[in-house]
Order: sequence, then C-alpha cells, then structure tokens
Amino acid sequence: MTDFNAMTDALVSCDAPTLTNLVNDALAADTPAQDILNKGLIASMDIVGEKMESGDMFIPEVLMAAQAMGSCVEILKPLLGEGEGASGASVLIGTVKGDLHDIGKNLVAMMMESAGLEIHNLGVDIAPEDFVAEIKKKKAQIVCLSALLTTTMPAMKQTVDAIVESGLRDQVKIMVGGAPVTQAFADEIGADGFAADAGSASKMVKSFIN
Ligand code: B1M
Repeated sequence: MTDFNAMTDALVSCDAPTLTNLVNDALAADTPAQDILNKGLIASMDIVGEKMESGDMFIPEVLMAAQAMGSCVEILKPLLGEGEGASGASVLIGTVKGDLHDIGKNLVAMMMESAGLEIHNLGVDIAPEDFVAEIKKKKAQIVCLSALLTTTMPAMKQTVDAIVESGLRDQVKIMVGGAPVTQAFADEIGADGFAADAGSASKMVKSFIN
C-alpha cells in the first residue's frame, strides 16, 4: 500500500530524489495518479504551508519543496488527463500581478491541455494590460486567473476591469481560482465562474464552449 506519509516527510525535507522515487514506486504499485497527486503531493504541500505559516519552514525551503513537487507533477502529467470532450478553444491562463505562485495554475493548465484545449500559459505576475494584449493576440475565448494571496486578489478585479475597458469583455469568459478565492468573490468582481480545483476548472471550461 502506498505510504503517503513518506511523501510528506520527503517534501517537508525538500528531498526531491526520495519524493521522485516514492512517486515512481506508487505508480509501479498501481496507485492511481490522481490519488498520488491529491493524497500525496497536494496534501503534503498543505503541510508545507502550515509549516511556513508557523515559521518551521523558510522561503528557500518552501521553494525547494515546490520544485520537488513540480518535478513529480511532470511524472504524473501524462496520466492525469481528462482525455476528451473539448474542442481546441483558445484559453489564456496566468497568475495575476504581484503573485508568484504557479503550481496550482500549472495543474489547471495541464488538465485543460489534456482535455484538448489550446492553452496559452502566460506564467506568473501578469499585469492586467498584458492579459488584455494576449487576449487580442491569441484570440482567446476563455481567460483563467489564478491568485494564491489575499493581497493579490484585488489584481483579479483590476484584470477584469481592464478587460471591460478594452471592449473585449463580450468576447471572453473569465474564470478565477486559487486557494483564497471564492464564488462570492468571483461574483463580486464580475467573473463568469469560480473553480476550486483543476478538475472543476476543466469541466467549467468545457461547459462554456459546448
Ligand atoms: Co506562498 N503563501 N508565499 N509560496 N505558499 C501561501 C499561499 C500561504 C497560504 C502560506 C501560509 O502562510 N500558510 C500564504 C498566503 C497567505 C494569504 O495570503 N492568506 C503565502 C505567503 C504569505 C507567501 C509569501 C508572501 C511569503 C513571504 O514572502 N513572506 C510569498 C509571496 C510571493 C509572491 O507571490 N509575491 C510566498 C512565496 C512562496 C514561494 C515562492 C516560496 C512558493 C511558491 C512557488 C511556486 O508556486 N512556484 C510558495 C508556496 C509553495 C506556498 C504554499 C506552501 C503552497 C502553494 C501550492 O503550490 N499549493 C501555500 C500554502 C498552501 O497553499 N497550502 C503558500 C498546491 C497547489 C496544487 O494548490 O495553488 O491552491 P493551489 O491550486 C489549486 C486550487 O487553488 C486551484 O486548482 C489548483 C489545483 O487543484 N486553482 C485554480 C489555482 N489556480 C487556479 C486558477 C483557476 C482555477 C483553479 O482558474 C480558473
């Protein structure tokens, strides 16, 4: 049986080689990739977050843990797809201005990509005007905004406002997500949807285009 606690120990100790081995062992033991992601990696990252908050882990360590998790997500990537169902609609995704968190946003992008969508992953710390420029350039139909900090949630509203001011609002659906974001916040800033995780984000995009 897969020992998810061992994954937590490896992630908290920033031990990427051990974490990678544990993920590969779990796959070899037929543990579903989705379980490894949710019960192993994401649950362990929550513990890292608690330790960060309590001062038991420092930023450089959290960064190393994030890199270790990122490499393991790459291993799981081919196995996590939703498979089918979406046309090649053009979707922009980025973390809003001031925010450098990208693991969750990349998971959302990955899930949508494997569902057949054309994903343009803009990266992190994306200014409202850059979202607007990219919507024009990529002829995007859907824009996904990610924020992990309460202090960067206002940048989501600024991005929605910039899209309205650019005259592009009627052409795109705007979705928001990230740990501190809620449906009420999405409604408040005039977004079209909120998704709590990568799976529901992917389903919501499909509902917008089908
Ligand atoms: Co940051 N950090 N961090 N951090 N960090 C949090 C978010 C925090 C909760 C930790 C804590 O104190 N407990 C806290 C925020 C507190 C708050 O605002 N309320 C925090 C803080 C304070 C900070 C700094 C300010 C610390 C400092 O410098 N003093 C700083 C800010 C830097 C900046 O952004 N300007 C900072 C820095 C960092 C690192 C760079 C070290 C690193 C990020 C590395 C990276 O991303 N490449 C980091 C990390 C790793 C975390 C925690 C530990 C983990 C985040 C993560 O990757 N989770 C985090 C604590 C936590 O979340 N438990 C924390 C795993 C990921 C799969 O989940 O991102 O939630 P998540 O994504 C989910 C959903 O939210 C959703 O789907 C994803 C998959 O299911 N989702 C979307 C996400 N985006 C979506 C977009 C959508 C839809 C769904 O579009 C439609």
